[in-house]
Amino acid sequence: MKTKPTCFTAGRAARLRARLVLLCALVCTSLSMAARSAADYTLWYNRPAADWNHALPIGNGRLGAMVGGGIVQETIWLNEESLWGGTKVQADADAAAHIPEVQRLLLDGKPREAGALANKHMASKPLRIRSNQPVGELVFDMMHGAGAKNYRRALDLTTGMATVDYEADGVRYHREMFASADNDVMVLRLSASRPGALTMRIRMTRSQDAVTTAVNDSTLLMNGQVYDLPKAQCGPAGLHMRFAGMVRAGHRGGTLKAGTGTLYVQGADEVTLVITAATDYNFAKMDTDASIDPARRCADIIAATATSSYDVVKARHTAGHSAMMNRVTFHMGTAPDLPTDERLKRVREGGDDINLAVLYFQYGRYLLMNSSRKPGVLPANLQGLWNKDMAAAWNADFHTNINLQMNYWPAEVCNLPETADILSHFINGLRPSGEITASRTYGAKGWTMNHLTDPYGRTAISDAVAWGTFPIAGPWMALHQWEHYRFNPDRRYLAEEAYPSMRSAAEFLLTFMVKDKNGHLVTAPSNSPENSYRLPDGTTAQLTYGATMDIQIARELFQACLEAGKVLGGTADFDRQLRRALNELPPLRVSQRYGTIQEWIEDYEEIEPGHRHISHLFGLYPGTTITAADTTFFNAARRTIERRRYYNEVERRGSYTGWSRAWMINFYARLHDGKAAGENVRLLLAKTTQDNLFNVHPPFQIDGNFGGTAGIAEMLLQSHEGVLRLLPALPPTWADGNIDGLCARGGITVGMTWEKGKLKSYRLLSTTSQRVRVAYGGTTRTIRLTAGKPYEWKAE
Ligand code: FUC
Repeated sequence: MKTKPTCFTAGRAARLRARLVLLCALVCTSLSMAARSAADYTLWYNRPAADWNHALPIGNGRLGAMVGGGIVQETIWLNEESLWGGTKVQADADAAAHIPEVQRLLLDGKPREAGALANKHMASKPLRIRSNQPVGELVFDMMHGAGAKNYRRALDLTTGMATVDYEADGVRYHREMFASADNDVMVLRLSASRPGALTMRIRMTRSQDAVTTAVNDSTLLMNGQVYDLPKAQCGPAGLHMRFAGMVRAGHRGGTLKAGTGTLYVQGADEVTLVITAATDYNFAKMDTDASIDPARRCADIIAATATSSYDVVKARHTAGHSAMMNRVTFHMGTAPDLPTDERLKRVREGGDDINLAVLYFQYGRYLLMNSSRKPGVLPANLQGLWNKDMAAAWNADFHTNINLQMNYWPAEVCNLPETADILSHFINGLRPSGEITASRTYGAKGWTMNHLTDPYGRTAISDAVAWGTFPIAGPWMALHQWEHYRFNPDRRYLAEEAYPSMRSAAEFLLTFMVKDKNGHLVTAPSNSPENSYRLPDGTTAQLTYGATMDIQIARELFQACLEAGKVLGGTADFDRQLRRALNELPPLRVSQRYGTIQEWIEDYEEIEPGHRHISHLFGLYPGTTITAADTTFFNAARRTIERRRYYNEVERRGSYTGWSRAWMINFYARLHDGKAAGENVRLLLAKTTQDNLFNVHPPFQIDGNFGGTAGIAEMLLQSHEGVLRLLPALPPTWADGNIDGLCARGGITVGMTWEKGKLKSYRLLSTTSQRVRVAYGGTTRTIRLTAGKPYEWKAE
């Protein structure tokens, strides 16, 4: 039988390159192997995924896939980050003229009247956005017997490789799939132990708006255009974003030919599929772009990949992926050698598996790096980039009243700064539209946004005025840029990317905030995300002024701008305004009713005491203003969490979400309560985690994964108080372990080992020479670090 080359041509130069890249990959992998055992960082199962929710994710920041591992029929769900319904619109109402009256009513204690007026004048048009959409499915049918033995599917987090292995009709079948950031493709290779055993049919399908054709005997092209149906409040209907998907097959042995929208492989030894997708989205414009031909893009990407051999593409991928993933190693003994779903089942039944927390932590890092890095341009959405639905839950959008922010909580501390770069560029991309929102909706200067956005850069109020009015979102996002600088002190980044956005967000606040009856500077209108309160006359309201979260964010942003001004110089006038404003902000208060941190400007009665949002603890986490230095607020913060939990878990008067639980972990870490933090990690796994370790709201929402990952890091290392706190919240059950590669503010990388719950050694590596204070247990020491020179400490 004549053997055709695979879809990768392997010329002499390519072979040489392959050897070099392979060598490099081998060196990297063996180095990292020294510090890990593969089983610790692998999700594996002994049966195929029952559905999408059990499948395993791969991604390269732009393209994503969920691998089901079906035996006779395999389904691989495909995503491209920018594929969305809807169009670009500046939806803001011309509300500015009405803002003073809305503010007056709020400040006069008439939120219902204010709400009615706001509803009349502030609602954007359109009010709602449309959904993120999947590309479709790659489906293939294997022509072998249905009964399979020795089945195993796995995802190795260190290599980013999803594998499926089984035996059918006495033949061993192997599939491996990865998403290459270098080549911007996903690659799937099938092989079998018996020559000529691979006979299969390959299709690319989508339930709507696309047609797949075979462009030649080895290539399928899906051409599509989103058709937005008329939908109340969702903007124009019609044909909008164009997209394409492409799969090109190569084979060794046997034959390959195309039928209608289908490829047929007959008797091959090995089959390789190269998959990509593209849309006509242009990030620079935050809009679709008629000059982009998505099918052409796919063809170009696949043609570029075809110049390299499979081994080269795989080795390059493995080297790049592992280098990023293995920056942080984490171990607490050896993981049980059991399928992941069985381990999870034990935890659901009340058992503990501290190594599942390790796997969950590394999985969070894996998911963030694979949904938020180049070649991608968009940040991780509510589902990272893995979405199977044409109308996804909450449109799989970017929610900015907790969710998008939570997605990036692990970015810095878990050593994935590239992911925060993506977020920072996105924030800056929102600013032009955000300036219009500031002026048109709020009559203010600077930029802001509200409680959600989409790839078209929406900043106007969305969904409903009552809870969609969230003007503090812009300042909150700008604080992420400040944190990015604090972890990676780079003056150029601060001057060019972070400070302009921070300053403009602060200008928004300075021109938007008003004085209340006590002479305090407050936000109005304002919201404590998604929560409502009871007025003294028994009525309820959502809109308010000066919600505690807003004041905490304003305080942190003003302080951050002052700090940044010190680094950059030349900001004296602005700094004076900031200092004055800081003096005029209302103080943090303890509720007289409950001894908790007061959520609103007045000590209102709560309507949903177990509410999932715990916004008034922003200052505890992710903010930095509630610390052990002030026991009044520190203790009130603890009472706040306990009250929320009591009503949530015991009285069931609240709602229970994965991300809310993840936030608890971070809170307890900041309260230095390792026992409670550990227990909440266990509960996160037991109650809101699917078999594929995706966290659920429910349904699947990735913020719980990211919040949980950040929480685990926060239990082991904190640096928000200007001191490196080592093992501040180590649970008693996490007795022995080691972690390396966590990041602290100031450009410092930290490694630690502990035994029987006690710190044994640590290692610091700083990018600059500086003095740092290191706190462990009750003692604090000052250490002088030299740039690039590790500092090591060992217990006697
Ligand atoms: C916020 C939350 C919801 C959900 C949504 C995506 O609005 O209140 O629970 O997580 O975002």
